[in-house]
Amino acid sequence: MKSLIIGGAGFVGPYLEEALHKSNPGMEVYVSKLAHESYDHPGAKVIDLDILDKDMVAGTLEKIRPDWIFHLAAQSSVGLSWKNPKLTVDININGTLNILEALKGLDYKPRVLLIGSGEEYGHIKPNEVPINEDNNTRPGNIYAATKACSNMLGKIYSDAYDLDIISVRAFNHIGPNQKPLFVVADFCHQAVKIEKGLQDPTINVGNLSAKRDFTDVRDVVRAYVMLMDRAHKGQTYNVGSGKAIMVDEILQTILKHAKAKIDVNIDKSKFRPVDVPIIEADISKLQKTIDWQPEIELDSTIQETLDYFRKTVE
Ligand code: A2R
Repeated sequence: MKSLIIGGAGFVGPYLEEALHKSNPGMEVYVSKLAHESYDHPGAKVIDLDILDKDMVAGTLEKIRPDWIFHLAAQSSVGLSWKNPKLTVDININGTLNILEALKGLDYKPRVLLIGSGEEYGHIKPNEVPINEDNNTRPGNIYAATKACSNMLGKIYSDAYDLDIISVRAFNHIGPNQKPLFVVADFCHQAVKIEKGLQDPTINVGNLSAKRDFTDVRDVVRAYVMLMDRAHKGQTYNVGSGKAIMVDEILQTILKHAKAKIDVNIDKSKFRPVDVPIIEADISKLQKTIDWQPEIELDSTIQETLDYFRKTVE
């Protein structure tokens, strides 16, 4: 059996590769990356693939003929999506479309997982929390809009062409190796720079009152793999912890584990043009489908993320 992880050289890909080997020993795992990226895991077969190149996408799928395809490739940062909306639309919508078109042209039907985001729900009303998959999506930022569109395209292609496509809306996932573009990694990165005397002893933060649903990336990829076995074609599943916590609580945990005294500066430039006050997943559909619950405590993920930066920041 073969799996292909498209866009596997980012944060999630290596964890997903590991989860696949663990749950399916003997599975061949192909990981695609962009030409400028590197991917050094000996267990993977590494190929270059830019999803904006339609012919390359079709050729790759025809050549490898994977049974399972995980589509991780994305412009994955909300912050960057405000700064570069066109790039975000190109990669997240047109890139997904290239994959869907390539699937249509195949003479067999691999199972495909499209990775969307809890951000797709956008402006969630108080009576809609925790949010379930049947709720309207009202994206509040450009990244979220592209992921909502990709989800809709997946559903349309699944229904119209009888393709075996499933989708997830992944809520915030965190862990060692995440880029400091994301809130937990950003705070941990700053805390370590302060520990090492590379930043003034003040951590710059944005909106601390936002509540988000955080899950360790290793729990998230375990759910992805289980869904490939058990999910129903054409369906979308929330993947999250089911419990939102305030960003301020994350900050306090980081400050508690930091090995330096740190002041906090609220930096208005870190506020999003539009921010959503609370995003919390209803994971009952997921848990009816797979026997899954998050296992790694937030405190331990934060400590590992701090340790990761302690090893890598110079
Ligand atoms: O932007 P880069 O240079 O970091 O590369 C990202 C890559 N990527 C692409 N791959 C193929 N063709 C493209 N045109 C293209 N543009 C970007 O996809 C990166 O290596 C990978 C996505 O990894 P991350 O940005 O680290 O996302 P992460 O955290 O692994 O999330 C995986 C999925 C994404 O769809 C997120 O939007 C979702 O989970 O939350």
